[in-house]
Amino acid sequence: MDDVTTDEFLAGVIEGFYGPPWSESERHEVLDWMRQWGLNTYFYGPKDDLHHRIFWRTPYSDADAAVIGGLIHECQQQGVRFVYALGPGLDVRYNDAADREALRLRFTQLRELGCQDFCLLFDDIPDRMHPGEIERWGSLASAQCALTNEMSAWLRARQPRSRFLFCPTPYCGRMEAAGLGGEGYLETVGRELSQDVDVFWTGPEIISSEITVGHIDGLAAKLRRKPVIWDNLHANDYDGRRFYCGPYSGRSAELKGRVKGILTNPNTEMPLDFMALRTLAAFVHAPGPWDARAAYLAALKEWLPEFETVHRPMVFADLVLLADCYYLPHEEGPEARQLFHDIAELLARDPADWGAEAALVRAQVVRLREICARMAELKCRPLFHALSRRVWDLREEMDLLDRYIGFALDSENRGRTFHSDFHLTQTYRGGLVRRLQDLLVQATDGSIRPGPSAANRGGPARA
Ligand code: GDL
Repeated sequence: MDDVTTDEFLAGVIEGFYGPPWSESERHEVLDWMRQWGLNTYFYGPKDDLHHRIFWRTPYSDADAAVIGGLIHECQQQGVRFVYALGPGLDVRYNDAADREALRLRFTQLRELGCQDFCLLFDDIPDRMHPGEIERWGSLASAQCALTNEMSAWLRARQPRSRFLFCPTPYCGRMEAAGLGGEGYLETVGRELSQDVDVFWTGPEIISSEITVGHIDGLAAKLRRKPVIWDNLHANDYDGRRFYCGPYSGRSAELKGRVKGILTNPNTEMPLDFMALRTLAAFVHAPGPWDARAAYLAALKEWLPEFETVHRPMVFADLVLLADCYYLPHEEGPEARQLFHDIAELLARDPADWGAEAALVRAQVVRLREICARMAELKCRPLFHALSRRVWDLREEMDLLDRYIGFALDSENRGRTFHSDFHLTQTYRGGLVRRLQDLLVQATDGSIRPGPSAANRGGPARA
């Protein structure tokens, strides 16, 4: 890893998700974690700070500026690099002098607040330009590079040691393969983007289960520089029912030598980000090969005190089971996997053939239901608030399974149909979204086609 200040390896946090930006006190807590764990970069780019994308031309009000100024000041005190990102790509006119001036004005406002390092983001925007712009620049990549070069040169003339970053419109392998941004987009960036600007990349996918050295080496050759990883492994803004507290994984220790930084864009609910940030920090500082599960268990031990309840203390084994249920986007933790397997095995068999294992499975189901229920007793209320809606769903399913297994275990119920008074249609697994999900169903190979409920027209929400 390089350690010249302007080329320091960036390791830290991106506040870059959709949804409510973090509060001042949440940012304060994140910075506290970062200082303790040795993460050096806080990247500010919450998609739904209206001034970040939609109103990128409008300066912050004094009140909003004071909040960001406070954050910058706190970063400085903690020795954390603060990077301010602006996303003008939704409607910027690459030819327009007034738009360039608006960028300079915003950067000036931030510089006056003490900000040193900046970024222009061109992710999640239409990959089109206006006809006059196409004639002038030839490609979207050229237009974005020219704008970024101009802004980074302007900044460096004032702050020579500033870091400048750029997020391309195709920012993962799948987008590049689909031709997003136009033919040869990344190669153009490699040729035309000033060498002192860093380029973000999320890996083969937006949410990459793995980022291999081979993948990054191929990319670096096109970009003519090492990228900075924008890691969405723990981001959950795309699915409000889930969160991720598994370990930083699917990336080998060698990756660190092939990139100029790794920044993680984690769960929108900050209290759920302990594991994402703790294990990223452990990964960055690990001297040798990376053992993700060992790092997970070590970090979970550190997280355990946050799970103190108003009644008896939470035991470590219970936290492992719960956290394994909300592990990573592409995988459950081993205990959750085992439980699912045991339940599926049991339900696949005729209850008449069930033996002692049915009671064991049921006991595990009840245990998990109780763990979920106990979240309401957490002393740390922000953690409970962040968990509450998510674990509710799991608790409901465990409750239903308990009732069903109990029903099926009773030989008097053979041949009878099971109903639960606590799981009624419409209020349980109800709603338009759920009904829509049944219309177009996705197979495990990713293919999507109309499901059985499409054939009977989905049925009415109300008879
Ligand atoms: C994205 C967005 C990011 C979002 C994430 C997960 C990048 C560069 N941009 O595409 O803001 O949080 O996916 O939904 O990742």
